[in-house]
Amino acid sequence: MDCIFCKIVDGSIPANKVFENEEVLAFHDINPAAPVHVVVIPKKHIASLNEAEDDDWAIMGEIQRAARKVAEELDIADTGYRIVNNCGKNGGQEVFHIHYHLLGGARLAPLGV
Ligand code: D5M
Repeated sequence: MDCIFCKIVDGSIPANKVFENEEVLAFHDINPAAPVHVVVIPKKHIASLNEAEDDDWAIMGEIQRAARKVAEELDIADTGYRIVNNCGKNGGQEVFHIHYHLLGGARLAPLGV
C-alpha cells in the first residue's frame, strides 16, 4: 500500500519518533504549525475517521492516551495543548491514514474557517 504513514510504521521511511507502543506511534510533524507539533497515529491503517470501524474505537482511546503522555513528556501539559483530527477534503486531510495533530508550546489561534 502506498501510504506514507504505513511506511513510517514499517521503518521504510524515517521519522523523529517520540512515542511508540504496540498499537500507536507518535512523531514530530515534518511541517510544524506550532512550537510543538506531533502526529499521533494508529499502526493499523485506517484511512480516516469516516472509515473507523467498531473494533477501532479502543485504538482511538489509545491515541488520546498517547497524546497526553507525549504532552507531559514534552512539557506542554500544564500550559495546555490541542488535539486535532482533519477528516476529508473540507477538513483539510492530506494524508489518508488517520492521525491526530498534537499542537502546543504557544497560545493557539481560535478554530474557524
Ligand atoms: O496532515 C498531514 C500532516 O502530516 C502534515 O502536517 C504533514 C505531516 N507529514 C507528512 N509527511 C510526514 C513525514 N514523512 N513525517 C512527518 N510528518 C509528515 P493532514 O491532517 O493530513 O493535513
